[in-house]
Amino acid sequence: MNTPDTPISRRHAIAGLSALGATSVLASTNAHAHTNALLTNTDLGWNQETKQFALLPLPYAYDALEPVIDEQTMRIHHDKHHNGYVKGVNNAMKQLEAIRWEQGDPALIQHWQRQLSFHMGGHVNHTLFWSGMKPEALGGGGQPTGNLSQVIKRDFGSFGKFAKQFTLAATKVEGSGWGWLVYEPVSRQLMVTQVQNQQDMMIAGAVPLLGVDVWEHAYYLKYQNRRADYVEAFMRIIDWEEISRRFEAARR
Ligand code: MN3
Repeated sequence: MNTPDTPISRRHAIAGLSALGATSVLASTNAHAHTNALLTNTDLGWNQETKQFALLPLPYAYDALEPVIDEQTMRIHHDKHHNGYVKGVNNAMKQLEAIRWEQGDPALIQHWQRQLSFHMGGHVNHTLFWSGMKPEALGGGGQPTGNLSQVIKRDFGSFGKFAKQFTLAATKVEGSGWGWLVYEPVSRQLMVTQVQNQQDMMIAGAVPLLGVDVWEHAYYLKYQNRRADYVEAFMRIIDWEEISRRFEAARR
């Protein structure tokens, strides 16, 4: 599933995503344009002929992240919720295409643009979320090494200070959303951000590296209202090798 990030696969990803209507994607959901550097069309299940996304299987078994994330939560989260975003983005693209061909209601363009932004956010966020985790027993958690480790120290003071800010931001998201570690390419620094829903409050131009889903569907079966406990436990299953790979791709 992790296709080597070659220039060719990146070109295909950009070509695939531009089929969405480059203007709308770039304008309304800055996060997505930049994930082209991180995800390929293959990672997102994009089919150039049907111009539709598909839900790909998880990169591990449903119970692989036990006990941090339980099997039932993973099944429902991936098979139902993530699948809903895939269906939603496909439908929004179809509706916008119909409006372009004067077969849809132009009064609904704002509605379908919003749907496109929300569901594409959901598809990209979840794709990055699944591949950003691995079982504790296989080396998940701990701390990053190399360049990413040094830049975290430079920008946050220490790994501990980063972890404190990341978990606090994620825990304090108002309603449904995400906590993200992002790379801001203009100031060339790492930042922590909160995202509401799937896309709101993303920092313009920033590249998402590490995200924790704090929608209730991500943790409620096991943790109920204890979101802080879930976010704390999430730190034990981060795949820092994968996050480092994204960091190197983002700052190239
Ligand atoms: Mn989710």
